[in-house]
Amino acid sequence: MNKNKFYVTTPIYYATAKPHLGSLYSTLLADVSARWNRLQGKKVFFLTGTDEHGQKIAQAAQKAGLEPKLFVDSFIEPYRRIWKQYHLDYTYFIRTTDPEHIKAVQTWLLDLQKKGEIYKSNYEGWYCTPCETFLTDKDFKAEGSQAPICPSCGRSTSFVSEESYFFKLSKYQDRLLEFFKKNPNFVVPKERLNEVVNFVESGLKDLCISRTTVQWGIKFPDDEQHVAYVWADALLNYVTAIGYLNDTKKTDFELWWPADLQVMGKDILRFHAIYWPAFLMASDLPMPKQLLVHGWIKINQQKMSKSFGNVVDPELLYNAYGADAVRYYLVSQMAITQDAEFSLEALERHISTDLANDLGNLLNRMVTLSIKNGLLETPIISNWSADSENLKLESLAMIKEYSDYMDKCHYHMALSTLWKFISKVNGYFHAQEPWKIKDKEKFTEVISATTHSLKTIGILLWPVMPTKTMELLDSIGIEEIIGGNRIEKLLDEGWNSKFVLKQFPPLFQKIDPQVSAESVLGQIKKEPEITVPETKNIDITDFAKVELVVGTIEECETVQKSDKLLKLQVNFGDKGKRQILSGVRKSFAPEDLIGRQAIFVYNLAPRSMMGLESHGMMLSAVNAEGKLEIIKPEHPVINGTQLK
Ligand code: ME8
Repeated sequence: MNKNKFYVTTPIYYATAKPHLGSLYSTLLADVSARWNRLQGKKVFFLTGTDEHGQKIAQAAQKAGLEPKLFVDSFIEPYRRIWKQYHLDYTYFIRTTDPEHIKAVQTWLLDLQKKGEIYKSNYEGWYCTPCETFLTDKDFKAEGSQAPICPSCGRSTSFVSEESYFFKLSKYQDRLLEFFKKNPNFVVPKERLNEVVNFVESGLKDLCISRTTVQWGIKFPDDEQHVAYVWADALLNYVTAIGYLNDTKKTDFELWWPADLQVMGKDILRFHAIYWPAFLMASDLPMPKQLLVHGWIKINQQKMSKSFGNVVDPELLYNAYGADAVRYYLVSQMAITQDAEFSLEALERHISTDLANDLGNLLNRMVTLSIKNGLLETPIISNWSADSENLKLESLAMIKEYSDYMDKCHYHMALSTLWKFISKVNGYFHAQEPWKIKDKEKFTEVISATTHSLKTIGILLWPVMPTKTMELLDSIGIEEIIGGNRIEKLLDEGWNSKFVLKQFPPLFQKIDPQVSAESVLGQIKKEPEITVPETKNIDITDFAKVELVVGTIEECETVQKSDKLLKLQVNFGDKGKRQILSGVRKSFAPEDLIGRQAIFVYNLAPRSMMGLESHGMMLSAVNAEGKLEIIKPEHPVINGTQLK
């Protein structure tokens, strides 16, 4: 196994809106882990992307009046733009509508079928569309005929009854429990594994992995009525992105799989800790090494979520505070073990104290003082004072403790350790009072010890604040930090560097809480996630003005030079026949419509289109696939019947 590689993934986010602070947070944790491993000289693959199939997407697209593919396409640029703003340096962005992914999922389904891992049966039960989840018996208490509430999102579910393929999940119950027992560190934080074990111990049922009442998805290769259940499709992204079942990418796949770290929120733990490992077992693939499962960012005690409409737009924060400050705040203030309340006031306070004061000022004062005293380049120091030696030892101990936390993904603890050290360096600098030192050698030694400390801080902090730390390092003459194992080097090389000092503008500005938080908060509050068009009420007399009449389309032909229009001859019974033009040519051929009943607006004023008269309008609606459906009575009625 190649120990010098690191493969990290994020959840693939539903492409129903631009990213919010929650999606940014998971991607940021993955980026921090990727950079931490790069810093240790590892070759890194960092995967992120979007989940683009399934009922939830189809419904959202329908609501937006767009075809699902056009709908999901519209969010890709915002994802890429915001990830770039925040320096989320991913290797590959997968979309589940990518042809390569679709092909691999279909091959995988065929493989499972051949191996007897899936079978066809009927599914009846409750489904939560926002979570794309089939509720299990354990998820709800049956209360009469009432639809149960989804335990994950708290919303109402709907009853589903359809033919379905089932994956033999129950067969993996013992193997999964065995795996959890042997790998107690599979989930970080450890405690979250308990709930998974309890769930599996209480019995696993086979998992429904196809839908026939949803069309927007990956079709089963030999049974096109069925589309893959969106979670089966989505989970596969972690392997299809690196070349699984793609003959031209075999070596890539062998290099990168298994994943070293899979980052996600606790809402989707069950999918990743039970279904995903079982899929891998059925496919004879190794397990991912670790899942990093974090809590939720909350607003007023409620989970920040697209569907609750309380999301914070990362772009607003980026414009107001810059990427690194927000990165630092999220990583340092959100313990991965817990949910955490997002607060602009806290963000600003930490920018002012931790970043502007503790870190930025230290660098600024040291460089300004040094340059003022004509010391532009510090030499190698051979005799350190006891205080400086002490600081050096503190620095070495801190590097070890920091690394330990970073390796365990306890990033907030790592930062807390680092800030204790920053405070010690500040204490050292103050206690030495270099502005009073007359002895040049002594002065140089204090500046050098402070600079060595800042070098360590800059390198260790790079995974969290990749641009500000490079500015910091640049101002002490370090331009490059990637190459070899930088952490080992920090531990081994000791304090024997020379530094060229350069004055730069302050790394961070203090923020006046009165002025800033309020203006940014105002924008956040003012920006609703979805703008629902206002509905204008009409009264019954307005409605009575519209004559909706049923007719049968007896003839239908295309209209020359129009790629939209079809010309219909419609029989309205006693009311006679009429010519009606309809803009449905992209969805229907003339033969699709001949003989069908439909509903028409009968008293619409005649209109002329492409030189032809139209005396009415056929009613249609966009379905979940973005295709047009002709509206007709459920059972045939007499032509000319008016709707009431
Ligand atoms: O679940 N706090 O996509 P999704 C922290 N497509 N993290 C949050 C968060 C919050 N308030 N809200 C969302 C899906 N997240 C599936 C995943 S993976 C094969 C398929 C983050 O768009 C967190 O990582 O609903 C959570 O698990 C994920 O976004 C859910 O994103």
